[in-house]
Amino acid sequence: MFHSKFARTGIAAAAAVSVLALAACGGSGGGDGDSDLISVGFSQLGAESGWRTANTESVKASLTEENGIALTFVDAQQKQENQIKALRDFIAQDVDVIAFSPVIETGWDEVLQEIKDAEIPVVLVDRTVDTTVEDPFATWIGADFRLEGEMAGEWVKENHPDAKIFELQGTLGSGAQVDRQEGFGAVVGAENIIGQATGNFTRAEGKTATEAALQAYPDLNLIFAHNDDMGLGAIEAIEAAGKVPGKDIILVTVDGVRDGLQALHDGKFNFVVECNPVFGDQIVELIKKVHAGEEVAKETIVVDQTFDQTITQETIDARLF
Ligand code: GYE
Repeated sequence: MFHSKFARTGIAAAAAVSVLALAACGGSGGGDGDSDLISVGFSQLGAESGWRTANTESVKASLTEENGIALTFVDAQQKQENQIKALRDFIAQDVDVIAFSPVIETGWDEVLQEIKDAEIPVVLVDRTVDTTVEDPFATWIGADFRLEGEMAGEWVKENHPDAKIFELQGTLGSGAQVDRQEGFGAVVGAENIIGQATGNFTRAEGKTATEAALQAYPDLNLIFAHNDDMGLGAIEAIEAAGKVPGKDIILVTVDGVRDGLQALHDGKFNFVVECNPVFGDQIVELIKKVHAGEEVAKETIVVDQTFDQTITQETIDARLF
């Protein structure tokens, strides 16, 4: 085959591929050493949350020409079909490496097979895939979502064992939703969760889902939101209903973006499990290794911590996201 995975790692082949990729995406080229750049197509799933914005900033700050990368970045606006189209465009451009953060877990079989046939290595970022394609990616970097759900559950079990829980789920079918729900439910017990609805990881949908939940389950007194943004939307709905967030209704969230931690400091959130989005530098390292044909770990887990209301303003101000 013309483009073998191994030929790609040869200097001459790599140079030829980069020049082609630059020409294909209309890159300005011309700069010294452009031919050494690794062309990367990055399909981001959207801009739905503070976490995502911080993740995108980190990716763009790290995947730079100074760091040896020619980046084509495409935002799919939380639509899988947009993402599939972007991935096919990357194949057509013949990029050196494809990186992407899949909006949901399933539905990738065909395009992953196409990428595999084109012998373009995949660095899977943040969320996970569920596919029948064998060896669909070279490496994955992201958080342990199940553990995040468990950590949220442990705090609830210890501090509010009798709570009537409403679960504000992330985008249904996404790795972050599926695993957080599983981890949380395993710890708190399904019988304590009186209702569930998705807020699609956004503030606006978190608000409307909470409005409906407050009507449907008048005795709910704890919300586990799969991210801060939905929790912030829930605060608005709770206050509009004349209740006090953090007191009448306990709020537990995941992410730990600045707005979320501020709500925790202000007493409106009660417990936050971190999910750190700032790992662009690690993505670069993985891309370089994968491109060079070096061995890489199948998984890189970004480590998280937890916060309660004892968090200080200094801690919040010092955060990167
Ligand atoms: O928690 C949420 C975002 O996949 C870890 O996606 C990510 C999640 C994150 O929308 O805020």
